[in-house]
Amino acid sequence: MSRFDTYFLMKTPDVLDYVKEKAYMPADAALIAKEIGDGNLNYVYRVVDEKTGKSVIVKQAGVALRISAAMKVSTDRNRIESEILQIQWKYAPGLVPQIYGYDTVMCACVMEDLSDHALMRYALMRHETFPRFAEDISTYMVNTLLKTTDVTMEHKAKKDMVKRFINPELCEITEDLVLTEPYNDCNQRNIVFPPNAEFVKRELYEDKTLQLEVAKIKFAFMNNAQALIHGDLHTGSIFVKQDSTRVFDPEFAFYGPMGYDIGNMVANLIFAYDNGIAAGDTAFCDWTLQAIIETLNLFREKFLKCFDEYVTDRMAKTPGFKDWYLASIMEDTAAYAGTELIRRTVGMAQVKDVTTIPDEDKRVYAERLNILCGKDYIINRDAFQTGEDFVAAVKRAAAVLQ
Ligand code: SR1
Ligand code: MG
Repeated sequence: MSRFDTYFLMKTPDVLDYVKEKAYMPADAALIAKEIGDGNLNYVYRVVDEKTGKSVIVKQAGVALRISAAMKVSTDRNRIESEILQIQWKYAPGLVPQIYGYDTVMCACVMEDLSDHALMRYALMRHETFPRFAEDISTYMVNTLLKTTDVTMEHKAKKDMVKRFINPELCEITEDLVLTEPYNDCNQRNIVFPPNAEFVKRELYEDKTLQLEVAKIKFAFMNNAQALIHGDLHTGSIFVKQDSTRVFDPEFAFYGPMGYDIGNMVANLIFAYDNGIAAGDTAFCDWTLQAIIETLNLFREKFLKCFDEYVTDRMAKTPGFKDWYLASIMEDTAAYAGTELIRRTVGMAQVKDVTTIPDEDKRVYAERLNILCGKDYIINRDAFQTGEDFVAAVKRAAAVLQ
């Protein structure tokens, strides 16, 4: 009998016992551990053996979410995350952390410690730039997305994956927080920056045309089982250093539209841009916009190449299909970049890039830019294909606000 035979939420001393009992660390290790979790959902510990310097990360799912004790979500999310990281390691080796083990009882996984990397959101808030980022993230997206679709997979195997990674509770969070509440505050948990209250009312709560388009986008999210998506691909889900990029935290993963991941990435680079504008750091802002252009254009280029190399479905080989398919993915990318821009500005889960802007007028400006650019992406989504198209919308929103 072990005390880890029944689930409980571990504290630091429990984690120290846990890694020894489960043989991730030797019995005589001199362990120290620190809770380093920064997300809204889970508890994350870094455990180091001071004798050898060896370290691991232990991530455990709690029954209640960190962001709100009232929100309860199945701890199975930790199983989904571990299994997906193992699949993604196969498709995109070196671009995700390595998983050492997953425990279905304690709902905990033990994985590679990436403490030599920085969390991308915080690094961007320090206005650091990453020359490998566009190359790495575009490879990650093409390999994890296109290679899990019906285009490249045997269809029954793909349907098995859809079944294995059905993720109703985490999807419900996205359906509510991203694709419903920002447009009506129906659960009264939006957080609107008071100087923008009138703007939000007019541009979001009273815009019926926008709401109709978001309704269509919401149903596409729920019904387009296109690829095994990460489901929460923001800059807080990425570790970076100058020569390395690692995507983690895919607990929102399920079979959904590829554009959801790509669009989230675009929006989160715009949040970094907002922070740069507020600080007057033009060189950094230029880098963020260039990163959007390169990420999307490299994605397009690698996608077309990968499609030719790995396509198995006979009808998908029909001339014209590949270009139509990519065009629809870019349209979805615009749609979900728009919903991410808007929900992180007025919804319950916001981003520090914007909320920490100290000057009130500059924060007002950043939030309005996000909302106007987001609306452009959503309403005119069929007009966004290249990286340059996406950046032009940021500049259009800025011009309106001048
Ligand atoms: C209740 S969870 C709030 C947000 O945090 C996660 O990272 C997802 O983005 C989710 O929408
Ligand atoms: Mg997360």
